[in-house]
Amino acid sequence: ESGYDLWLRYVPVTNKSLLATYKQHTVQLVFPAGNETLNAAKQELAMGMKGLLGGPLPESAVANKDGTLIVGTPASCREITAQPLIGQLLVPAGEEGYLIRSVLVNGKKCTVIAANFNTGVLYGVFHFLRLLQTNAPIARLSISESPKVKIRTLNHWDNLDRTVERGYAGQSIWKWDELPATIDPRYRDYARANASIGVNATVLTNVNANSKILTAAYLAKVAAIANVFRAYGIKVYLTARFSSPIEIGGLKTADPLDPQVRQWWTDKVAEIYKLIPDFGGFLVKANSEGQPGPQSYGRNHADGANMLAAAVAPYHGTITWRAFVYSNEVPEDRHKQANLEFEPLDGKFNPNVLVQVKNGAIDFQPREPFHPLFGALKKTPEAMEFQLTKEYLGQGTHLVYLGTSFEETLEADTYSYGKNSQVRKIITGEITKQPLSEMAGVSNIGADSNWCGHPFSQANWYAFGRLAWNPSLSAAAIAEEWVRMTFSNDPALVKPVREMMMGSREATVNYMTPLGLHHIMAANSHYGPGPWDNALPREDWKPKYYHRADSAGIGFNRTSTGSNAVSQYFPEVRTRFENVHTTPDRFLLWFHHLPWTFKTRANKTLWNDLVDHYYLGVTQVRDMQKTWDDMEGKVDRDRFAEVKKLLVIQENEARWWRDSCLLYFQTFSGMPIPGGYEKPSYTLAEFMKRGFKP
Ligand code: BDP
Repeated sequence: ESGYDLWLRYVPVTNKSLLATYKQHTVQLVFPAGNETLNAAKQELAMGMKGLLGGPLPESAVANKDGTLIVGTPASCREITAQPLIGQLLVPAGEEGYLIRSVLVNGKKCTVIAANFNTGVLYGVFHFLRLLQTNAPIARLSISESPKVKIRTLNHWDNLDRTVERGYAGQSIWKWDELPATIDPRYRDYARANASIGVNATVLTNVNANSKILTAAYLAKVAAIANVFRAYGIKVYLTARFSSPIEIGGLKTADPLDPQVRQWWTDKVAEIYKLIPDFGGFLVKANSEGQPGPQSYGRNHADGANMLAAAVAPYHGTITWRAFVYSNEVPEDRHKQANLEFEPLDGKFNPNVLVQVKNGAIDFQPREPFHPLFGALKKTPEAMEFQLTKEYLGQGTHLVYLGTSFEETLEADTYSYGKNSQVRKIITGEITKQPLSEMAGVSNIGADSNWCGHPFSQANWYAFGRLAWNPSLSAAAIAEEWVRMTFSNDPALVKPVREMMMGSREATVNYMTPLGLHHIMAANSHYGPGPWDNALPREDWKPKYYHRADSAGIGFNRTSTGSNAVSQYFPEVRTRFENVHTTPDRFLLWFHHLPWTFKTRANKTLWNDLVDHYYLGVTQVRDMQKTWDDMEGKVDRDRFAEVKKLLVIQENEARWWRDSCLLYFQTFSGMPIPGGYEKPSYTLAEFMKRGFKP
């Protein structure tokens, strides 16, 4: 298998008795489908049934047999309209939700997949197929689902020349040069995959934006993509380069308060909506890492966001404004930048603006504490930005399941509205009462045949979608679903592979950045280790700025005696991180600069604890290799061999990380690597000279 089919493989159900019950409950189909979304759902159902159960279901106009599957909305299907109970139950399902229920219709035992609107039907069909794919029981169903987050977005960092910033899975899937005339069949498969996990928004272009995307020629291409996605409930968004009025509009300024500039955006937006009536809106990176923005004109982020918000408001569009900003002057601690810029603007944004916050305050590190901006803005909806492409986590080669990382952030308690103010409740609006909500993931998708490069990276796309739909789901349950659908339902595979995934991110943290270390990756590439790297133009891009190792110790003092970044957290969290004895081990060196001889919770010197973590990380990768080797014969040959090969690289690179980081930090600690541990394969000088080749 190439992996192209992702988790939508629809392979035959092999368990005989299960197959028999499934067939008993899917004797015939009542599914009138008169529009493109219902048709898409019906086609998917037919494809799924054929693959899973061996044939499409015969159709019927009425539910006159036990085992009838009834699918639709009250508007599309008479058998649903005739069920007052379904009508009542559907009320809370809202615009995108659905029900799947075992009910008696005309005295016959039927299964109903019902929704208020067509997209909900599509989601319901995917859910029903998932039940069969994961071998779940379907005899007594009483499922009601609706998304907890309104906008569930993939952010593509795709450039118009088809390179992908921080992409490790080939070229961009958007073939701009052949659009709009040629529609790659892949666009539809992309839409199917996203709809299957509830993703309903996609930003096609890089946050480091190119204004060319807003020219008429490119908008026609965007419209062609939007035409494919519409049936699948997916809206298209674009990144807006703030200086577009100058670059493609011929104006002298992009000042957001200039009437001509405002008119230019109003006209541009009208042009877009004429082509794409359901266009979603813009995502903007402004005044960050060299991108233009309102501050270039003495205005603030709210001025910039509101100008665009006013332009899209008549069409119900939204503006997602990124909080990942930091100024050109090197700050004392970059950690504090977003709060410093955005807290004073709270309440100044138009109602259709969301502020999109990365999960942590630095930059998608293997582990970060939650961003202190979550919960700090009380009058502005805050969107979550996760990164699915593993820029700092081994990129295309390391097996790292991010479900656990997403879960860790979503479950973190901000205390912003008292105890139990978890990040997820801020994102969903549950405690903030914000009507708008969004969760975004920086996509890991490219033109590779299996979409994501590493076969296991597909799980991160999958987990993101499932959590955006419902941030309370558990990472373990999601991993299990994915394994069952992607590989097999064989219990001898499901459990070990799920557990391997669940431990994989911790392994990576251990061999890369244990105990709260961060940003010690090689300059620019962010791939291999580079705690010694010095050749960067800015202090806060250098690993040394973050690890601060010296003969006295290691770590970034962010307490009140240091940068005081802890002051941006709510008191309960602040106090916990301020005190080294209440700071969890995983964030020790994130918040404290500690002597090498500091006694850790494990009753070891900090140095020995660090060494143990690095060695443990490598051991964990070797355990993953053993687990995977046992899967031979339980997984198709191609994917088995590919993962096996990648794990060999990962083990090699984990050792490289461990040895070179420890040898480097040893130059400060002057302490030995405890006996009994295998020796590094090179000297530090050799590691530094050889370099780490992706
Ligand atoms: C960093 C990436 C850079 C992105 C930036 C961003 O290294 O390529 O442009 O984040 O999120 O992680 O804007």
